[in-house]
Amino acid sequence: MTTADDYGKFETAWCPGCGNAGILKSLKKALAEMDIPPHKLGMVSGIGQAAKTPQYMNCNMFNGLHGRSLPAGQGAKLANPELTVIVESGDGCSYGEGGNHFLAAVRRNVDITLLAHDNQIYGLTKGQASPTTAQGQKTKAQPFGAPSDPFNPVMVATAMQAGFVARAFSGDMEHLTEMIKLAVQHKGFSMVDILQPCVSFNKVNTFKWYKDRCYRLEDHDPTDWAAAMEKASEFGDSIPIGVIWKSDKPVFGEGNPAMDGEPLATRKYDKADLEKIIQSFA
Ligand SMILES: Cc1ncc(C[n+]2csc(CCOP(=O)(O)OP(=O)(O)O)c2C)c(N)n1
Ligand code: SF4
Repeated sequence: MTTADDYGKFETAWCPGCGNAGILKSLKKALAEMDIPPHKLGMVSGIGQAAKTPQYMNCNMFNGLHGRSLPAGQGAKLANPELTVIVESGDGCSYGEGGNHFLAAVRRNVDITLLAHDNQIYGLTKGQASPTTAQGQKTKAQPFGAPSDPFNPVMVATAMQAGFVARAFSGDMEHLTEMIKLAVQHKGFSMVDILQPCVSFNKVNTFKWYKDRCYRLEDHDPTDWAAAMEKASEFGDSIPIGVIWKSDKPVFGEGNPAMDGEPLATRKYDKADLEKIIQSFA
């Protein structure tokens, strides 16, 4: 029986009051409730405040380049299908630097989960506009307002008929825990766009701003694509949180002859051959 404490308790470098704390807590609770032990979890991240999340957990992890966590996560899952793979990433990391990887992951549908901590700002680099910052919002780097239209990741993923698309709010941890569980349990690519206040650099999208707008979805059929598109596009005075869209489309790897046989993770290898390959790079 796995408990949240199995994932450890670490001092974080996040600012007091940062929305990332609620996500970390909800994630550990969700993993414990699904009884996924640390050695069966693979966390992958890039660069940013959100991307530090796996560093505050006892588990397998890979930390790579900014925006490049989705390809690494997909590789880990294909090499070891026994692993539950969760990619932890910021809105800049997933939708800016890693934007094309996001589109490719939606299309490919490998069985992994993306938890996008969406604080609508670049937190680690101290407050530049991110792809989800509202057009016209003033930031430290854009004193006259962010010039571009914001990217709506939920709408894009729904439009592309991704496997599983949900939105959550780090200030509603009970609901967020449920969304993480549903996303991880979904077979195929799943994503939860998590609204996460950055108390230091985003003075507009505060806890109160989200609280006043977020409402839990009820009576919504996430398999009805037209209804899902309507809910996905709602982001402003009211913001629906919950499962927006889901489909049971074929999962990448399953039924693909190239993936038949022993997975890479457990395949036997010749140590002498491996040594030769390593030496060829020396
Ligand atoms: C290719 C590349 N471009 C830019 C940077 C600089 N950089 C590091 S973190 C970051 C922003 C992170 O923002 P986000 O992904 O939204 O995460 P947050 O810190 O807000 O959680 C940037 C631009 C980098 N490390 N690599
Ligand atoms: S800068 Fe923002 S995102 Fe980063 S730890 Fe502080 S509050 Fe959180």
